[in-house]
Amino acid sequence: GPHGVFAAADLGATSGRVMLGRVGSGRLGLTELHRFPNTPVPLPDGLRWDVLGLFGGILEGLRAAARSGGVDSVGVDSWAVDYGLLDADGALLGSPYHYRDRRTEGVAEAVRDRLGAAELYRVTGLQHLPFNTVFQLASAAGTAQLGAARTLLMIPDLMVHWLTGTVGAEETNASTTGLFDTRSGAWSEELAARLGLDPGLLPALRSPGDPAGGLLPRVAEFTGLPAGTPVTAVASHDTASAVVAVPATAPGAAYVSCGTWSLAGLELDAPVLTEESRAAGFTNERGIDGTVRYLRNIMGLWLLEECRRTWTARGVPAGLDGLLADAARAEPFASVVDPDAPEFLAPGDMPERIRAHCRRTGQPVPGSPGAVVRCVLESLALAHRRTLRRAGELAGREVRRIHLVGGGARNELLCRMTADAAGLPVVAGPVEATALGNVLVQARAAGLVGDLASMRALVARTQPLRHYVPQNDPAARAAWDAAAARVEPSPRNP
Ligand code: LRH
Repeated sequence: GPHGVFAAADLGATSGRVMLGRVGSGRLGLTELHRFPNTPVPLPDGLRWDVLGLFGGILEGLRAAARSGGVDSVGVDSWAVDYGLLDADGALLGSPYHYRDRRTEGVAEAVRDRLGAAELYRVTGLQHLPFNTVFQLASAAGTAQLGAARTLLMIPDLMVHWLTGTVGAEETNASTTGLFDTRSGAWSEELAARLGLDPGLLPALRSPGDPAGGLLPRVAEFTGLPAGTPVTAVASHDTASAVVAVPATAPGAAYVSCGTWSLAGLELDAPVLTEESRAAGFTNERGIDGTVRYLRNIMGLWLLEECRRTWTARGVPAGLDGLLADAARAEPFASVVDPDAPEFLAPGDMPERIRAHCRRTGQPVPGSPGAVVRCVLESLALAHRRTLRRAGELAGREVRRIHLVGGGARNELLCRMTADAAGLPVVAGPVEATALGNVLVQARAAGLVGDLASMRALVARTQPLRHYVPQNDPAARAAWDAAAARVEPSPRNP
């Protein structure tokens, strides 16, 4: 059979893809087998993910993998926090909610206050985000659905369940739920109990690299891959997979995993659980090999994507290249926003929300799409600067270089602005960090690559990277400093 060939299914908030990774001595290559849209569905009682469509897309991708000669194993990652519930027969109860659904509004704050923000942080180490799994479950309290639920599966674990019939909870993604004890690396049954949740809902944990079963006969029949083809637990939280593939080879590295979200932070050996860190909104998610992803969620390119969706719906030209060219010519620092303002979270008319934010903060209101995009990109660059500086202070680390990975690495304007805003060099790429991290963890389980440092060295040697040097000119530096001072820290963004 094949050797050193792995299928990585990566589900993102706007699209899913199945990639074929080839790993050999000194080699790491990736090709796309199948890409499919991920379009949320607004049901009358909330915004849902089309998980059957996503599973169908994965099967289609695996069918292409079979045609290309087969694979050694399969791994699945996706966005975090969302889940499906299975009943006593193992059937999925309804369609999983989208984390941008508004049903947790108010509930999250109430639960946090009831359990105590400081206590929650000491146990879970998580940034308070209204959509953390724990708050979604609290919103479902008393529903027939939750009453009938026997098993909770995070989205990638649900896909693995449908591929293999096995049940498990991969730990990098479990660490985003708000029910995981970051100190012990186990589910917090105590927290579950205090929330009135049956701890039996939470499956046994798996670590990245653990076997997760083999393809079911029915899957084999549909895809053409042999039944029993191994499925490997990867770092199933997409951000954790992306961090695996950050091509950092020297100390002083920070990262921004930049796509729909900007996840900006540091890799640490131990969590930072201080009150200061909690107040600054930093999270301690689990990485592979016991590492901690010490980072903060920044609203990210969602702002731009949602603007483009709004313009397209109105017949306003919203091609990315054109918008970025217009933004590059637009007036610098006309207005800057806090990208993490809560009004930007839910889907909607983003250009108008940005204009309203500028109006409210007494700044010029951006008119043209180019001006709006300029405002979004400068605001994100400033958020990257602010977050990485604060991460360095709170963790007692010096940040000397920023690795910007994910789709955002294609956005030259954003990369350049991030370098200039932070006054640090930016290494951009790989764009497909998440899929590469997924492949590398499978390759390691197969004995083909070594430790984290050697995986990163392999990425650095084999993947195209772009280097951005910050402008040295004092006037340019001063302009970014002045812009930074204009963004008022919000309670969520101190
Ligand atoms: C990025 C991501 C992020 C989570 C969010 C829900 O795709 O996984 O790390 O906070 O989606």
